[in-house]
Amino acid sequence: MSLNAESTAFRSALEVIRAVEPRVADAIGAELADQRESLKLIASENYASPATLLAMGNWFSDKYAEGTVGRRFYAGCQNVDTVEALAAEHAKELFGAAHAYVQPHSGIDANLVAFWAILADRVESPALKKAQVRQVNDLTEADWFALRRELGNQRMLGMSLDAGGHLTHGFRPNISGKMFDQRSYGTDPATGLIDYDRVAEAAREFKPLILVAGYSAYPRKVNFRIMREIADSVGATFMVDMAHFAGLVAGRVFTGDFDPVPHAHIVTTTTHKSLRGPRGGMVLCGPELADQVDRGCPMVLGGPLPHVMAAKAVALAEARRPDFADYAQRIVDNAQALAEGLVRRGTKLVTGGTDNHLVLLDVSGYGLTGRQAEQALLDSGIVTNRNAVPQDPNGAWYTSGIRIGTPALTTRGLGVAEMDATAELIHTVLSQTQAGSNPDGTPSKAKYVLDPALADKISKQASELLTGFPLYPAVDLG
Ligand code: DSN
Repeated sequence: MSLNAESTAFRSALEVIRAVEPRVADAIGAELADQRESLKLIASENYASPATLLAMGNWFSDKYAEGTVGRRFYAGCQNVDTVEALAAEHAKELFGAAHAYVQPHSGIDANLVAFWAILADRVESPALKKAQVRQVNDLTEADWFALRRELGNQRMLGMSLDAGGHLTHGFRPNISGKMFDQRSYGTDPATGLIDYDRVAEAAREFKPLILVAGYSAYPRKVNFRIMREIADSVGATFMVDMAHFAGLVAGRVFTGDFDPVPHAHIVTTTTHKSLRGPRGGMVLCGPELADQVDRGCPMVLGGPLPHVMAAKAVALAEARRPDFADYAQRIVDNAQALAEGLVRRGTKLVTGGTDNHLVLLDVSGYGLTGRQAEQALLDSGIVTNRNAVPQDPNGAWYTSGIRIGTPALTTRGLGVAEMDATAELIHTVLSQTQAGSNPDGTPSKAKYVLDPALADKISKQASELLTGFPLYPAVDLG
């Protein structure tokens, strides 16, 4: 698509929207302006291509398509079949997977599909076989009651939240924590790294049905070969949630023991983080779990979103191009440059650095909580999010950490020189911010003091850093 065509497409779309509800058109335009201005360091965000964005805004949204390609519960799904099959084909080729299910609407949804596929395979199918029936509707009331209890009595072992694991890996505030009896493995307090011997010990003691690997705030690689050996040693199904690092797998930065696809029984991901696609999820697996995974809708998913599957097909096609591997490598080069720049300036990092797209700052050395640091950075035009660090004394709300990541800025074209400049801006803000007090004089975990003139100055510098790297350069909304 020519630059001009992109601009025309977005401008025309906004004109059409403006004619109905101008405030929505204004908000869409304002969002682009905000994104253009801010130094986006949120590790889980990115900028999808214009082709990916445009693939989502059309009449595919109007079509119901429960079922799978060629086996739908609605008539007239031939075009949905085309895009779903294309997305799955691209995903299989890109990741070397035997099967891809591209319907999940999000990472949580992808994980729920995976959990229920594993439960169906490991618990429900044997129960049906034992009762000599084909489906749950044929079970007696007593057998159904027993099966429901059995389904609710399974164990999961995953990475602890404060070590960087994810809420959907069996933690109580999430449905997964209510479904499973969960235990977690942490990281070595001295190094911040996964201690595989401790994981093996926990697996031997707990005997989980599912061993989960994957993270949203662990700045290192995971050895999936070792994790699979641990799972096998206790008869667990090995699941990897690669939502954060799927782009690094796609771009062949994570290979061999660090590529989850050849090692895991089942892999889940989002499509919008380092993979740079539309908001959504996906499940990859071998033939053994494929039929169960394909039952994701209506088991746990609402009707598939054909417009998003079309966009997934576009983004996955983009990720199969050779330049995506270059992009993935630059994400990691940038994260490492950012980490080195921060360490050189005295910032404490969890694990001391990074192997992937994210860096986790322990801001207690600046005398701040994560919440104070996050807000002070935001005042200065730097968008991050607070995150717990291992054994965090400030808990999950205030935290002691700031998580930053490079997928988005790398998409804009920033490189290692700009990462050092970014490290300088972050360090300046954090070192010039003081923790505030409550009205009664006690220390506050939320209040902070930062000179507004300094915040303004840093905001301008952050904005200047971005000037050479325009976002959606072809899109001129006038
Ligand atoms: N929201 C995503 C993240 O920021 O990591 C996943 O929870």
